[in-house]
Amino acid sequence: MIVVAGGTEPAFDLIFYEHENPAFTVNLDWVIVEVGSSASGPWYQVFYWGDDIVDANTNIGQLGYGSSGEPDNQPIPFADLYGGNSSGVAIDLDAVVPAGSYQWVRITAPLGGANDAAEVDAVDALP
Ligand SMILES: [Ca+2]
Ligand SMILES: [Ca+2]
Ligand SMILES: [Ca+2]
Ligand SMILES: [Ca+2]
Repeated sequence: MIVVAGGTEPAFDLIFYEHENPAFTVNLDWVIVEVGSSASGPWYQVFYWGDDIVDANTNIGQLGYGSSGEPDNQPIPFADLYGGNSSGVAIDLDAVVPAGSYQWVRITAPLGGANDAAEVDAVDALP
């Protein structure tokens, strides 16, 4: 569970791990990640790769990924992902959701692009 207290707390809270392929690289699929405080929501979008809007609350957005569009299957090296050596997109919740306790994650694969499925290895909440 991730507690958002309100106010600014820019440390990352949630890691979305994509599938490693090829080695030490992900080809980031179009994906929407939302969090909710119950199984029925309400849902708050915390990351959307594919809407061509930079996700400034994420490690890749802060590196500039998305500033010239968000293509399906975007190659990203592990060096630019969580910890500099993983397949993880790190997400700060405080910047984009209201105060509350969030223990549910909803992942959606938007239609279009290459029409291959979103690849998810794991989702991890940081302490
Ligand atoms: Ca945070
Ligand atoms: Ca992929
Ligand atoms: Ca894809
Ligand atoms: Ca986006």
